[in-house]
Amino acid sequence: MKVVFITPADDIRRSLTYRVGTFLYVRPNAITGPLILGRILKDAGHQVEVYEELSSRVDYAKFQDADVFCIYTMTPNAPRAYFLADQVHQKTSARVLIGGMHASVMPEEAAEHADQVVVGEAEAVILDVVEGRLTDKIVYADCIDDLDSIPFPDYSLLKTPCAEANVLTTRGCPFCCAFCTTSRMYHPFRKRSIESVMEELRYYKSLGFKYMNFEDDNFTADKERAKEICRQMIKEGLVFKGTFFFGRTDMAKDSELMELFEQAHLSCVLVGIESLNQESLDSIHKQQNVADIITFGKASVKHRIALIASIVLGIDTDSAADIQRSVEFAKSINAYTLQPAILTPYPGTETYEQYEREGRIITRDWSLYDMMNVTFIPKKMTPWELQEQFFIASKRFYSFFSSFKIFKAFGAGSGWRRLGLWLFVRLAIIGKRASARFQKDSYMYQLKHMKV
Ligand code: B12
Ligand code: SF4
Repeated sequence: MKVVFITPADDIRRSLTYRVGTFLYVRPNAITGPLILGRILKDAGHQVEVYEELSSRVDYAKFQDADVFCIYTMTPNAPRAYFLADQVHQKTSARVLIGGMHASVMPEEAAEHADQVVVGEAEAVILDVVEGRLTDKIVYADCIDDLDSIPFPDYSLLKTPCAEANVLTTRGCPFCCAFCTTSRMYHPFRKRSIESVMEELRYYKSLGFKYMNFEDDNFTADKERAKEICRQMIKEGLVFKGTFFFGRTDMAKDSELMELFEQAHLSCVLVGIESLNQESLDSIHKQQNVADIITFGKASVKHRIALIASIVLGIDTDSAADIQRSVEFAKSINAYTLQPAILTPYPGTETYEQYEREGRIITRDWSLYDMMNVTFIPKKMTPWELQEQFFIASKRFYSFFSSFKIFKAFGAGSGWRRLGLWLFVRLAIIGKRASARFQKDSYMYQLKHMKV
């Protein structure tokens, strides 16, 4: 059978401006799920192709001969996924399967657009679903206990550009922050053997990948294991030009770990600072102290690990001043990038349940759930005031003068990129504020004029 996997991207992320921006700023990569499931199907004799709409325009006219369409969903691209599924049904006789993060928490919704929906990690069921042995409308897949039994993602199936390999050495996270989707979807926390991880790294080296990311939701959950992986990477020369990973601030308590990250070129980390207000950190069950954040700030500078500082905007106990304090902190430690994430009540999370109970969810237009739009009624400000805090945070961090600091700390290339971001952020904010004022059918207008 011919099976086509699609990872959709929403309208904004398929726009020309966004494509030019990402072309200049990020290397294209891919979600690993479809590449793993694709390999399972390919090994069973099926013809498989995988496409990422985020990385390039996909020509759907080519797929008239496909037998099965497999569509991945995360919440912000679910509407696009459903649109594509409806188009496939209208224009071809192919079957449509939907899976991934969003479909796993909203299977009935996804089932309105699909022949079958798979809830959870699909490795153990995908072949039976595609070959017609499992026929339930909604198939519930058990999580995979032995992660070493899962085949490596097959990048030869990917027909859209990709410049970096994504590796998951674990699934899930031992913590359970109130807003987090992944620690719930990939539950319980599981680890692969270090030998299996090394084998995968050898494989990517042999394929010629220059960049490799550890996309574990929390690569530093087990620090001794993270150290051992780095030691083996260094010993075997399995070090890449650059490796991005997700970590927690407590990693900085272990100076040997930070040293090994530097040596193994784990050069860029996304860390959830979230807030400098301890009451707020406790309310989201972050299990993180303000002291950890400060120690981490110093250590990331010392070990020259580029930091993507993620802060959450809109926690019930945070005021506007608290939000801007986090921004100033990120600036003071020369964070490479700031990710100001508006708190988003993703379905399936504790935050969603709480806001739903309290009647605080403003919209269920999932395309707005990308952490850049206010989708709920905050406690300490109006929805529009929170949206404005997002603009102010972005503007303060990506200031004209910050480019010079970045130039000094990370070199000319980074300085120029920051300058480009300064311009991009300003233009984007002008556009959003203009639609809030004049464009009556826009979400920004609705937010600005909302009576709460
Ligand atoms: C790598 C990654 C990216 C990359 C690449 C993604 C891409 N090209 O679109 C980049 C950096 C570009 C990215 C961008 C974004 N991302 Co992202 N990303 C991830 C990350 C870290 C890893 C994905 C992965 O490989 N997972 C591991 C594999 C094993 O799991 P999987 O892919 O989900 O596949 C399994 C199942 O889902 C299922 N399955 C998957 N596909 C299919 C298809 C069918 C038919 C079936 C039956 C089953 C099935 O079986 C698979 C095997 O078990 C995840 C976190 C995570 N742990 O998943 C976030 C994550 C998916 N991203 C997220 C978000 C919000 C975004 C952005 C909106 C961020 C932003 N503000 O710009 C954008 C949107 C991009 C888009 N396409 O529209 C959220 C989604 C939250 C949610 N509930 O929807 C996540 C969960 C992270 C988080 N913060 O919680 N992302
Ligand atoms: S530490 Fe990160 S990955 Fe773990 S539960 Fe919290 S937000 Fe999710």
